[in-house]
Amino acid sequence: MENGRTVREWTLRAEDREIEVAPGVVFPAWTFDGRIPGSTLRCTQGDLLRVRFVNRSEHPHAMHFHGVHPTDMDGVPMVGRGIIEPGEEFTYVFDAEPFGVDLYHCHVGPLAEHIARGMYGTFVVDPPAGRQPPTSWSWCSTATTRPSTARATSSTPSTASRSST
Ligand SMILES: [Cu+2]
Repeated sequence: MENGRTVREWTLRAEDREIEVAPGVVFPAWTFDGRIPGSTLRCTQGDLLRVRFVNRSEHPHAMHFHGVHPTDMDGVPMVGRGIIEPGEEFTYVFDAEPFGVDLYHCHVGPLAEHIARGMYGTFVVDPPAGRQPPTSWSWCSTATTRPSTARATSSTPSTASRSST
């Protein structure tokens, strides 16, 4: 807690890892923390988040969160800190909002290669009043879809960017 707010801090490491995807078949993956998908990051709307990203890979990477956050925390090349080179690190700091189930992924190009090699994970922001019981609609939703009430009840600061790629 800091100033009455819950603070959540994570450290994720980009790592090159050979993963056996079938007996005797090895895939040269690029991972968050050596696993695909990367660790699930879960928090509650209103939390202060500090995500320390350490690039231990031999390739440049970044962390890009879907959701609402300041532009300089968007993790895309040439915006804010942008690309995190091998051996470097950066801490993304932003508020958890709005609630929903989103992705995080590397946003360094070629984007398809970085994601296909394994650099993605799930980012869950729970509503402050707790989660509603699941409905058939929510069970069918995708990782980037959130209930329409989330948009209706949340505000978007003018300095924030809404990310969908
Ligand atoms: Cu990457």
